[in-house]
Amino acid sequence: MTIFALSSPPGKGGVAVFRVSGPAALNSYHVLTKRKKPLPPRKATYCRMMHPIDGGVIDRGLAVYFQAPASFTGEDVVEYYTHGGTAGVAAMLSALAACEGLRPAEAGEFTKRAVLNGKLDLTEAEAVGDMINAETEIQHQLAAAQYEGSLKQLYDGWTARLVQMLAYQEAEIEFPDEDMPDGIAEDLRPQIAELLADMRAHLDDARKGERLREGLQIVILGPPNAGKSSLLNALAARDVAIVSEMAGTTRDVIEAHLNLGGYAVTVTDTAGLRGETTDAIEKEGMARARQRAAAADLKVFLFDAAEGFDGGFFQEIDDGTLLVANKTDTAKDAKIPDGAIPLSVKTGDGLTFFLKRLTDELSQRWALPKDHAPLLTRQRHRDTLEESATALEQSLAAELPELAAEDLRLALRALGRLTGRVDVEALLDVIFRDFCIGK
Ligand SMILES: Nc1nc2c(ncn2[C@@H]2O[C@H](COP(=O)(O)OP(=O)(O)OP(=O)(O)O)[C@@H](O)[C@H]2O)c(=O)[nH]1
Ligand SMILES: [Mg+2]
Repeated sequence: MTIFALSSPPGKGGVAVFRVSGPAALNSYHVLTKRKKPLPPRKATYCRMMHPIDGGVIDRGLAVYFQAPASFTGEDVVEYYTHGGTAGVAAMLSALAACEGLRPAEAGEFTKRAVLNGKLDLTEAEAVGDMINAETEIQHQLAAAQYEGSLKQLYDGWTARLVQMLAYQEAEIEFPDEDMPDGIAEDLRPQIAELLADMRAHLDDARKGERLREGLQIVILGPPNAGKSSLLNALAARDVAIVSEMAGTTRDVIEAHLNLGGYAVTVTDTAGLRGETTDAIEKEGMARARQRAAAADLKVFLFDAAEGFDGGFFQEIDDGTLLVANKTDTAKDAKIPDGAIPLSVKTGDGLTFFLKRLTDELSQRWALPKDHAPLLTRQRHRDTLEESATALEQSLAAELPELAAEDLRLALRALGRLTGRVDVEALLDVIFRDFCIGK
């Protein structure tokens, strides 16, 4: 079936782009334009589009033909460019629906077809979604690297190594009397161990890619009334949280999603922490604050410069916590503890410096790898790789060659699910063919 969709965002815009993919794509051009001449591939052709039912003119625009397999989906694709008005877009969609063999695409269906036709592997398809959803520079860089095939290349390389190992292992089992070098399966162990180490190193990344993709958690903590909610509002440049001179104003956790220096972050304001309270709601608020603190990627501890704070009292503070002495406008002579950043949210003094420290901290702790080593970006990657690695471990521990082979097979299948590309049996056939002498 041929599918079509508006590929540009809905609403008013300079240009609207419609994508049609499938065997009837080219025919839609002849139907909409009433032209008989073939549409040349890879050239923009200026044309008038008319509704197939009443012949009414919809618009004048461009049609471009991408001949299979040289298209995004690997199928015949025709794209139309028209003016981006609401009614015009609706008319164009209705015209396409009236073309024989065409139906509206489901969400993600073009990318799905690209995967099924081998144009993209699963990690690249995921990257298409990430490219569309990226809101910050770092998210975009991560998505772009993945779309360029960084993960695909890594996993394809591992797959090739595994297929080779499995072929040797199976050959040893199937053709024990064949003229093969002795102990070939024995020699596999270092190779398996090496692949396992590579996988473990890739997995042992403190979830960097996942966190950068999903957004880092910055949690603002501190005693009541220190100005935590005021700071969140200043960072978000809007009134997200209620600010008042009453200690204990904030009870729940309040979040704002921001772009800080190219990083997607969620900044969380929390209830003020103090020792004793009989107020059940405040107690719950503090419990939630501590929970968030424990899961934070970066903690900002804010205190009143005039009051200082007792470091021993707050277990939430660790070496990586940014200490901020707020309200310096009212505490001109206060001694600010070493390493604390002076700030007045009220006057804005020190805000630029604080922001710089914050973004420096992010880019130091969460820099993309300099060697462009690919980062896994999803729990799905982690789960399947863990499965693959565990199977490799089992293979190393297996006593019988048959069991070792079965574990290698499991490891290979898991990798196959990761990229969505490996047909294990087919790959093995290929290897077996030029491998097993005379059989
Ligand atoms: N003078 C001065 N007052 C400030 C400053 N920052 C915040 N305040 C005031 O301090 C009071 C408390 O501010 P909030 O932002 O509500 O403090 P909080 O830490 O969120 O307090 P809780 O939610 O109760 O824990 C408000 O009256 C603010 O206007 C500052 O830099 N200087
Ligand atoms: Mg507050």
